[in-house]
Amino acid sequence: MSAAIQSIEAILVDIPTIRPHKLSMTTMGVQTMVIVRMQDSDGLEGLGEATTIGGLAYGPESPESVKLTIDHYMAPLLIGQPVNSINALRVRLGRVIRGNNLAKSAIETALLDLQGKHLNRPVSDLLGGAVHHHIPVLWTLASGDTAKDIDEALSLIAANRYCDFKLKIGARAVMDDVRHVAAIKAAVGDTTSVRVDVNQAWDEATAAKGMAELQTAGIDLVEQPTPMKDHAALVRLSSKFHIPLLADEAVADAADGYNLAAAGFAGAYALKIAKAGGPARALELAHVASAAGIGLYGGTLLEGTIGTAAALHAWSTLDTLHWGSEMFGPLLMKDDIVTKPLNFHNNGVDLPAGPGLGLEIDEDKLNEYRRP
Ligand code: MUC
Ligand code: MG
Repeated sequence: MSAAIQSIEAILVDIPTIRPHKLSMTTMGVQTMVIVRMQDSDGLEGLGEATTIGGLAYGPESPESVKLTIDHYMAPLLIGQPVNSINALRVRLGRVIRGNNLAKSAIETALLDLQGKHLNRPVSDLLGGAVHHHIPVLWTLASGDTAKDIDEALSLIAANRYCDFKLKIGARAVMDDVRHVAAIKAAVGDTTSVRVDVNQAWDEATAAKGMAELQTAGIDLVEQPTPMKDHAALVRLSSKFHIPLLADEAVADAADGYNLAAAGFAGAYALKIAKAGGPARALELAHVASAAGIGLYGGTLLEGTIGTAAALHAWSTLDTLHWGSEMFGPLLMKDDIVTKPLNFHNNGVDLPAGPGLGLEIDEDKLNEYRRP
C-alpha cells in the first residue's frame, strides 16, 4: 500500500537580498519564498518552493496568494491521497484549479522530493536521469548603477565565479540603457558573454531600435523585449536581427512554446519550473522547443535553494542548455534555510546528490526568517 499525504504546510519566508536588485518593473530588497512541507503516513517529508519577484509586480500570483491557494484549495484535494502517482495528483488538481502554476510547481516539487525519498533516488532519476552533474550559471547585474555593476562583474570574473552576465534593463530610456550596457560590455571584454533582459518594457519600434544598438555593442542575446502576449512582435523581431531573442514571459508551458514556434519564432526559450507548473511540466516545454529547433535556457524566478535545486534536477536531464542557466537565486539572498547550500564553483553549480532534491531544512534558520 502506498503511503498517503497527511499534511501540507505553506510557509512564507522573507530573506533580504545582498544588494538592491533593479528590474524594469520593480526593485527588490527582500525575496519572499513560499516553502511547502508535505508529510506522509510513512513519516517522510517532501519539500517544495514557489517564489516570484516583487509581490504582484512580475506576475499574477503573489506569495500570499500562493499560500492561500495551497492552504484552501490544493491541500484538501491532496490530503489522504496516495503519494505514488504524481501524474494522477496533477490531473486531480488540474480538474478544479486553473492556472496558479507557481502553487502547482511547489506541490509537484514536494511530490517529486517525497517520491525520491521513498525510492531512495534523486529527483533527476525520476525525470529520466541526469545527463550533466554540473550546470553552467551566469550572474545578473542589476544594481541600477553602471560603475557598481562593472565593479561587481570584474570582481566575480577575477574570483572565477562567473564568465557570463545578464543585465536587467528597460526602466530607463532606451539610449540610456544602451549606453549602460555598452559600458559594461567594454569593461568585461570579449571573452565574457553579456546578455540583456528587458522584461517586456519596450514596444516593437523601441525594441527594433534597441536591438540594432545592442547588436553593434556586441551583446549576445536579448530577452523578452516586448509584451508577453505580443507573439507576433517577437516573431517579426526574430526574423529582422542576427542578435538572438530569448522568449521568457511569452512562454510558460508547452502549449505557449508550440504556438510561438508555429508562428515562426526563431531563438531560445527560458524554461522556468514556476511558469510551467513544476519541473516535469517545464521539461514538456523543453521537448517542444527541441522538436522545433529552438534553443534552451535554464531560467529562474530568483528562487532559494529548494526551488533552484528542483530546477537543476530538471535541467540536468537535458542534453544541451544552449544558453546555460541563471540558477543563482540562492546567492542573491543574504542567508539560506537549508543545512547544506548548493555548491557554486567554476561558472556553474553542482547537481545536489542524495535522495529526492538532496536537501534538508535548517529549522533554526527557517524559524528566524518565517513570517510570523
Ligand atoms: C527574469 O525575468 O528572467 C531572472 C534573473 C533575474 O535577475 O530576474 C529573473 C527574472
Ligand atoms: Mg526574464
